[in-house]
Amino acid sequence: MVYLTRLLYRRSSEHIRDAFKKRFGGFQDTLRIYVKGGAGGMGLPSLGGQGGDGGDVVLVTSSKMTLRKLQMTEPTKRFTASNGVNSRERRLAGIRGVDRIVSVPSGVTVVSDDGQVIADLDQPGKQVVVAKGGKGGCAATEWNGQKGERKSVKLDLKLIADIGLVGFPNAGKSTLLGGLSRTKPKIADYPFTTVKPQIGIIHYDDNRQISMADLPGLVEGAHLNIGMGHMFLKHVERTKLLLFIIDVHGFQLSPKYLHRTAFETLSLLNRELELYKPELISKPAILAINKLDTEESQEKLQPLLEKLQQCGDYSDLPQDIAPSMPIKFKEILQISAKESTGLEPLKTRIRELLDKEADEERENDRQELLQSKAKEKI
Ligand SMILES: Nc1nc2c(ncn2[C@@H]2O[C@H](COP(=O)(O)OP(=O)(O)OP(=O)(O)O)[C@@H](O)[C@H]2O)c(=O)[nH]1
Ligand SMILES: [Mg+2]
Repeated sequence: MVYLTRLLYRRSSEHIRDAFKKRFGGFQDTLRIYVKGGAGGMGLPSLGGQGGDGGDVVLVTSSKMTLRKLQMTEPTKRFTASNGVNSRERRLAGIRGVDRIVSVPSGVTVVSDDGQVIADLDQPGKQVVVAKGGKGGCAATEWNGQKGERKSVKLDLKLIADIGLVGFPNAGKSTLLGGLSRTKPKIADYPFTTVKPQIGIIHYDDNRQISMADLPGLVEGAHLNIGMGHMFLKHVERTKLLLFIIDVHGFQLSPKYLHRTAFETLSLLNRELELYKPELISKPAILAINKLDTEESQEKLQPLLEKLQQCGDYSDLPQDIAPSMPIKFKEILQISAKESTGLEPLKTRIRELLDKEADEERENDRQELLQSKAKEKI
């Protein structure tokens, strides 16, 4: 039975992916580019003149840039800095080549072809030299200018948001984002309505703002790239808080798939995250049980709450849908995203938890600094 379910999901994965691709259009989160630093200019041996160094290719984050825009502005995806100028009698010190500054979106990780992370441009204004220009010709190089660095790199975009919404399709993620922020995401009663990540801002009365990313729904096998799989899971990596949302009635992709209860969907979400990246399990997490305005929701809620009180005990479930590292939720809240009930306590709790996290981070940094200073003294 378990095998059959897996098989069905695998079969469906291509179909789901094709459907996504057709509608996916606008959002692009990876781009491979070629970068080449400028060559150094020739030196002038007779007068000891040094050639100018080649310019560098520099990636700088910009909040207005997207990978799609970058590709449109430079369809060849080749970025080259200019060469250094040769040393001349009239100008012995050759002029340096001009750097090529390339704007990239914030949140980009720059990865080399052999998988090494060159830079994590995770904040606005961060920059990195990806291809250094060659040295200008001088005595040590027999007056020949050196070639600039050249390579292909992958720009891998991971969204930066304070909170990441995690849930099965149709759980009400977009409805919740719409209820908590001024964003108007597309909402519909069919699965995979959201096909690209969207960020909304939660506003508080004292002007505090917290960003929340709505992501396409996860399905069983997401870590194996089923559905849109890890293409979207990677976007929760940079969030500080995970907000799980489950439909109290559970989920069924279509009549030919198994119906999963709310508890099973939670177990599966937990499992998908741990199989994708175990570190995600230790992130602070809140659980919102949704659709409590609907008929029979109370009957379903009571047994669910009893199970949840057993603190992540998934031992009743078949082994292949139970997680091995159960998430310990900081808070379990009951909501109706559609009717906007329970959203105020949720908003407050989100803020409290993020503040607590920030305090703990500050305290850890302070302790580390003190320890390193104490070591210096020894
Ligand atoms: N009755 C009721 N319906 C809800 C509630 N929240 C969401 N819905 C409905 O559930 C359906 C799915 O809602 P969405 O917000 O699109 O769900 P989603 O999780 O974003 O789904 P995907 O984008 O497909 O992953 C829509 O028909 C919503 O109107 C709720 O609290 N109560
Ligand atoms: Mg949605």
